[in-house]
Amino acid sequence: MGTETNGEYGADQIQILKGLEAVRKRPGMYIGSTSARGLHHLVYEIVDNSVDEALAGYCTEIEVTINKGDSVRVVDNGRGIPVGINHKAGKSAVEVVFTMLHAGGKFGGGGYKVSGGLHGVGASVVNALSEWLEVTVHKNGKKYNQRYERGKVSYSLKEIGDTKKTGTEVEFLPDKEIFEDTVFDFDTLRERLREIAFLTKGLKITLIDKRQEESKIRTFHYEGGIKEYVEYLNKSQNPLYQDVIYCEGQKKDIYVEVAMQHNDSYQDSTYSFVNNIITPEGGTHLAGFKNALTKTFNDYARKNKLLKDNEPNLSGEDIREGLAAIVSIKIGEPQFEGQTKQKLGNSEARGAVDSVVTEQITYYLEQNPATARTICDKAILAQRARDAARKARDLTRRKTALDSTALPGKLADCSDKNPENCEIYIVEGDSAGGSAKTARNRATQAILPLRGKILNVEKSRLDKILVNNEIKAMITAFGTGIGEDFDISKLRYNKIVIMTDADVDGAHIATLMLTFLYRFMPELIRQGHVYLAQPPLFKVEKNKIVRYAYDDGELNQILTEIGRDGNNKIQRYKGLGEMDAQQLWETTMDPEKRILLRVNVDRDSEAEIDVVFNTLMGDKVEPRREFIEANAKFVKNLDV
Ligand code: TSJ
Repeated sequence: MGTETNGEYGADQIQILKGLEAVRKRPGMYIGSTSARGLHHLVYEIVDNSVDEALAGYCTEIEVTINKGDSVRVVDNGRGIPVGINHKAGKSAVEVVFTMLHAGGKFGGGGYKVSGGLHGVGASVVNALSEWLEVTVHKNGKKYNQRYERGKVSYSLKEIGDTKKTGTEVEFLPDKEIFEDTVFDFDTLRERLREIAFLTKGLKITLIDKRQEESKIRTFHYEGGIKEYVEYLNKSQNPLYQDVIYCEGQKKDIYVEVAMQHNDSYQDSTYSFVNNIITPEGGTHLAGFKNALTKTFNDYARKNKLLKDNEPNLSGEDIREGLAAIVSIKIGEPQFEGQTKQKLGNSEARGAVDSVVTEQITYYLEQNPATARTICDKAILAQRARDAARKARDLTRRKTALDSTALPGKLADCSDKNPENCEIYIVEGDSAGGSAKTARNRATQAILPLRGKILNVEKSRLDKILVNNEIKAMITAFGTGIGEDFDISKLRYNKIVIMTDADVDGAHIATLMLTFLYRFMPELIRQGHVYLAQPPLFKVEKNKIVRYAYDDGELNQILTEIGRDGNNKIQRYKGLGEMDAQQLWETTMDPEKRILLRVNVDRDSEAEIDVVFNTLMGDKVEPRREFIEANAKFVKNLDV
């Protein structure tokens, strides 16, 4: 099989090589970046093909293996990529898939192509960016195999034996000439593969890591699909009723699935997906869902006199208070809009989701009056709280408008009025706050001391949150407002630095503050304005020379350098309060010397971060203990 002899290229082949050469010249254009993100993208790109086969109804299992040396192998039990000659291209269909740009899987046949955003650029891009790639197809009782090196055919597709199975197997080694780092992260792959499994009910996905002595194996298989996704989102929450409400339907060429369940928290945790890819900015599908929900619940509440004629409608936010929901659609040709091309634009998706959800939720509420009542009661409470919150907020707004000294009394502001140059330290405790005020650079560094533990916003409703003094102080100091009023252009400081003791209590307070920021001003974190200060753990003094260590390893290193003898004075700092102003400045606040950790979130992982926050901050002990034992994600999201 095959039309060329090795080493000689015809005109078509030269065209193809040019195509793949373009991918190697500008990899970022095809996979977004050559950082860790782009590297992992290669795996998703290959796996997407198997998921398509599953959506078409022919594949039930996918296995992904990270091998020693960080090559990756993906195997499915689908029909196998067609092996016959594609007459137009004059080569096997397999070779077309791996050498022609944008030729992924267009052989006809039903189902949806999972291709939105950056995904769906195809197997040829992975091939072009791999040192080598091998494909083996099981089909028609035969095994076929082909190999490529940096996109170039090593040998044409050949028969290599008999088989009883069908399916496709692809193994590749990402090119070290292209990627900054070619080491795969197990947790990153695990999270994405779990997400795909939730979104594709019945599909079993196994991830195997063979890089250590002992292999790690995870299997994801959810017969309930997104219903189980919602159960997962609610695992650290208290659901308000037993069912996960589920709607499914097809309108023209759009397949719609929605799963939802309320819990007793106050957050809206609704996540939307298009062709298995999260849409952090939502779009028409999400708008259709919200509209249907608002309309359906208001109709129900009126009809059943839960809302009186003289009372205003429940708002969408009221109905979504404490909601965990997944909205997932599959659509043939998704159009993405907005600056980041992450917002679904297809107008027909709005109507499709709206009509599926309206029909099926209306029916569900009629069949389940107790649940309907529970949700309406919660929404009515939310409406009252929102009303109270609005009044409280109007009050603070008026204050700011009229009163130029409205900044919090405890704030020691900086004198520079250009936010670009300014930073604010949020400091735990009045005494550390005092040292920080003495230590700071008055021109550019503002200090806001907070007393004790701040309110846990995961457990409080907006009206209660907005009257909390520590929270009010932060909101006024930052200048941005919160929630729907949030305006980042009004931010008064370029850096917001959380400075707490380097102990368990300090970590807890930092987490409470991050929770508040993430829930009410997520854009501050997304745009990289939030930092954690890193105070040292030890002071080492020898012959009047003072050094600081930020962890045990560093302490050991210093002691090795200066010699371990009786002249060393080692002090372990139990809190910021034990440092004098000079020490605090040198170790933690001086921009020339300090270490700051920038807090960042990857928008694709926000559903996971949501679970992390409510697991850490919620009131269920068992999931929190499990999480802390398994500890991973939260710390991973804190980067320098
Ligand atoms: F694209 C790829 F090469 F990277 C790749 C494709 C990688 C992996 C791991 C799997 C696959 C793949 C492709 N799995 N299953 C398929 N199926 C087809 O390509 C296929 C098979 C039969 C028919 C048909 O109409 O008979 C159509 C298609 C698209």
